[in-house]
Amino acid sequence: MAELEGLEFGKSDFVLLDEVTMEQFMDNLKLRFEKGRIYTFIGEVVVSVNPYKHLDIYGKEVIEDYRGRELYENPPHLFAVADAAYKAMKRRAKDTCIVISGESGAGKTEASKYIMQYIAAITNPNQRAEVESVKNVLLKSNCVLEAFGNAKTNRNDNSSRFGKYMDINFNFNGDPTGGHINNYLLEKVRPSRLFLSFPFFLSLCHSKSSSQASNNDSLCHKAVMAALKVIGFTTEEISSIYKILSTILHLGNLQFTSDGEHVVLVGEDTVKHISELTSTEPENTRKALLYRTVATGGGEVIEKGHNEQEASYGRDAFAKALYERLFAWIVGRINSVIEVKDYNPALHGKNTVIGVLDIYGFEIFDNNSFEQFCINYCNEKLQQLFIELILRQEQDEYQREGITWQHIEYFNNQIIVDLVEQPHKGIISILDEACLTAGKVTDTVCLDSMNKKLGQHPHYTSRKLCPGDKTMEFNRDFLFYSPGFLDKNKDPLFQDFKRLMYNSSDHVLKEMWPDGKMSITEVTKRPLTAATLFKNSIIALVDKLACKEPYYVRCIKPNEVKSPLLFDDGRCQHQVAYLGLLENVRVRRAGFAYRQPYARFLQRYKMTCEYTWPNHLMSTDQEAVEAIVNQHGFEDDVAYGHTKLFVRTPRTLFTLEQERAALIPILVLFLQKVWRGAL
Ligand code: AD9
Ligand code: MG
Repeated sequence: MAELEGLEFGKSDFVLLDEVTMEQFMDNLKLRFEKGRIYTFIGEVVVSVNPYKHLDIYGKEVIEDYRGRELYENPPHLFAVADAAYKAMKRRAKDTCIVISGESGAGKTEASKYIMQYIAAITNPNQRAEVESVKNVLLKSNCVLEAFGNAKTNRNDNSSRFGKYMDINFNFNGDPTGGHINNYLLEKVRPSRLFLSFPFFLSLCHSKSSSQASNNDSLCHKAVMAALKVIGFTTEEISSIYKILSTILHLGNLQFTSDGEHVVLVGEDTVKHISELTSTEPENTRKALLYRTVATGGGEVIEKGHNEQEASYGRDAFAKALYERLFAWIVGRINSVIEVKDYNPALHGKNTVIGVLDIYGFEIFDNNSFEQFCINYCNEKLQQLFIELILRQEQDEYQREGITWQHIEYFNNQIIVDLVEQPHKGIISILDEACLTAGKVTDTVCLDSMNKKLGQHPHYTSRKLCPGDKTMEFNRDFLFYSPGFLDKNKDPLFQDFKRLMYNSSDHVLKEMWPDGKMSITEVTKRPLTAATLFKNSIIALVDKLACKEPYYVRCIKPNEVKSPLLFDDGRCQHQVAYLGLLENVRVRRAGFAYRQPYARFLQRYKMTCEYTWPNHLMSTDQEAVEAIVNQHGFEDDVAYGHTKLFVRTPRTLFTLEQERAALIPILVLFLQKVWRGAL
């Protein structure tokens, strides 16, 4: 419990609510938001509401306030969680992770950046050059990834279209030695949207005609260039990156038409530019855009001309794949720089890790497609892990402290996770089956089959969910369906494009397309579908998180209009429900709402008891705490652990707090008199 805030700011820890009801939760959240208190604890979890305005709460002095302090010594803050994760890692050599979740625009990426800045600020006090350089690269990597992976959406001007998990490695001194980034499902948008929405693409265009460049664009452009250089991208690599981005822009302009018999390109110039930019033969580029190589049943390889629709489809898939592979390559390249090298545990002590996860939260739009399906599935998995770990943590602590564990009722979303990922029966299996079936299985046919197989499932509905839909609030029904679902799952890219890129004389580009080496007869084996690949990566992520000590930041977006003044009750309540925050408070309060080491409890409340003030004469702090508890008649409301006092109801603590608050002025007066020699 944060103790330095007055009650006029509401309760700084939701476990101290009089009753755990949605109404009380929301009242407290709203009051705190309106008072500029955007952070609130649930035990060790921080709930954050996006302030949509600059707050002066991240500066050097604030960092110093939180550095090395216990969680409940300061008001709730991201820094409190970052410090707790760091302390656990340093003092107890534990791998920890900070999971940041919430919907688009809720403030996850900003939170992850403040957390990284905090960790950078409190480490390497001796300013050792090699550690500073690692820190610099870790911080700069954000700028590069955002430039390439963030887009302007109607929900967030700087929306991350990829999930990011970053491990930061530390040596036994607690200084960063390196890291590793995993990215998840970069959303593949249409090339035309790439062009419109990605700031880096815009600044690329503007840099060509500097008269149009806005200050912001050129600043963004300069910052990205500087960051690329700090990380260690070579001039050749940066040049290849630019060429690939230009290729994507040119592909966006490429049109096809028909001469009655064949598909033809409108404007051969564009093809010329593309082949120059990709260091390929113009004739091969032209061919890849207009034909595909297929293997016939008899093992013969033939060239088949596209129709107009296939050609456009191929072009778009190619542009998207270029973008996706470029991004993956950039992540890999950053990883090669920050990877911990030559670490010898015998010499350097145990290498520990803090993982930071910034991943897209639940998304529900008017039209929900494959990306929303994956994102929401991922969030169900994380929610499941959250419940499991929080419960496990509580259980572990009770066990450590020798206190009897009580069973808690909570909603276990395993049923929803199963609905999605169960072999043979789950949504992903049914989708994959449809994608692998020869012939034309359309979205509608697949949906029919899904309705038949899953229609009875309590969490399945094929109804389109809209934000205004009441049932959405407490129901996590799955299946967000819009046309194109199957295509996105199959994610086919003609082998001809892969081969074209593999044969490029641009080494950087070639490196991104190793699978272009295969001939058409080798690639007839079906690759894993996008959903299955995503599922596998999320399962691996969850495994990675599950073996670490978790810390949580739960972000809430106060309104849809990016206003610092508006707290939209309905929207916020919906997020609180989706994030399972009431459940979290219940778990935390089940049994005991509050716990504190004996010495600390004594320090704070000893003035409320005649046997402990100013000093106690008992043999242990625990006995002194018992004296305080007994004097107030709280015996039935507490349990004594090996090192901590556990308090069941928040009211007990309020009584003590009130008494303490009333006594402080009297004591101050008393002490002043003593100093002045009046007594
Ligand atoms: V998405 O899922 O990537 O679309 P995020 O990452 O949850 O989303 P982000 O961190 O990008 O949201 O925050 C959105 C915007 O809210 C930022 O660009 C800021 O303008 C604003 N924001 C978020 N957090 C803070 C904050 N702590 N202080 C001030 C903030 N502004
Ligand atoms: Mg983000």
